[in-house]
Parts: sequence; structure tokens; C-alpha cells
Amino acid sequence: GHKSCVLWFTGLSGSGKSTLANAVDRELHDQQYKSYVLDGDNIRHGLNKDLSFNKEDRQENIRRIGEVAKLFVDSGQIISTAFISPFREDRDIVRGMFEPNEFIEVFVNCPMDVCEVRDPKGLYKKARNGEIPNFTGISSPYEAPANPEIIIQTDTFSIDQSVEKIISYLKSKKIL
Ligand code: GGZ
Repeated sequence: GHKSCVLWFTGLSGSGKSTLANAVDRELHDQQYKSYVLDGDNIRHGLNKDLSFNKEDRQENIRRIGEVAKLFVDSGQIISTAFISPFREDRDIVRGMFEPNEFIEVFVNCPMDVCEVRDPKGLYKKARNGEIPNFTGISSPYEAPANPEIIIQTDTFSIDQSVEKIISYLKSKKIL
């Protein structure tokens, strides 16, 4: 058996949150742990499709994701969430819903210019052209975590190295 927890990935668009969360999820599955990923694909297009990207809606987005994450933790799983979650206050409210060792904030730290060069969906380009309002890093703020449990530099770390760092952390905390 293992303890349940939430791995709360936060970072800019294109920083690698979803990629990393899914890679960790695959590794946990391979090691027979129960785990699941919440990201834009299954939340922003479903439960939260009524929400936009202004500050209030992002707040509500994070609040609902926190509540869903709590259900997964209650059910004994390791849940990885991959959302920009740009506001420190919103992340700290979610942190407060969990026991101290259950909430693991993973700062996916990638310089903005690297994210912008990656631009996998062409969103930075559109935001620069004024086609997307409130775009994080350009016309909406990103507040980096002050005390994240884990920091991953995705511009210098491979996906395998990053997964290894997260798995080692979980082992060091006796979650795995
Ligand atoms: C930031 C936006 C925006 C704006 C659409 N700002 O790279 P992606 O495409 O796949 O990830 C981004 C995703 C951000 O949704 P989140 O739910 O993670 O944001 S938050 O936690 O702040 O609520 C991006 C796309 O949606 N996207 N418009 N204006 N990202």
C-alpha cells in the first residue's frame, strides 16, 4: 500500500506541467500504484468548461480542482494536477484543504522565453498579437511559489530526470 497525496504542478503555459504529470502517472502505474491526472484536457473541457481566464474564473477553476483532488486523495489515490494556477493565494487555499504531508507543490520552473519559443499550441504568438486576452506571462501575472516542495527546471532537466526527482521525493516522505 501507499499513502495518498496530491502532486500540484504549477507553472507557465508550455512549461511542461502536463507532460511531467503524465510521465509521473505512468511511472506510478508501472509500479502498481493507484494514480490519476487532472489537466486541461479532462477538466477545462468538462467540469469547468463554463469558466474563462479572468482572475475570478481562474480562482473558481482552482477551487473546483482542489475539491476534486481532495476526493481522489480521500479515495486513496495519488493525484497529479497540471494547471497554471498562477495565483499564490489560490494555491495556498487548496493547500489548506489537505493535511500537511498530502499537498506537494511542484514548481515547473521554465523561463518564460523558453516557453515562448516552445509555443506548442501557438498561443504565445496569438497573445502577443492581442488575440488572447489575459494570457499568463504576457497580460496576466504568474506568481511563482515561495516555498514549493519540489522545483523542476524543465529547460535543463530531462523528463526522466524530472520523474526520478519526484519519485525520490515521494519515497523520502514515505508516501511510496
Ligand atoms: C493562459 C490559456 C489562456 C490564457 C487559454 N492564459 O498551454 P495550454 O493552453 O495547454 O495550457 C493553457 C491552459 C491554461 O489553463 P489552466 O486551467 O491551467 O489555467 S489556470 O490555472 O490559470 O486557470 C493554455 C490555455 O489553457 N489557455 N487561454 N488566457 N493559458
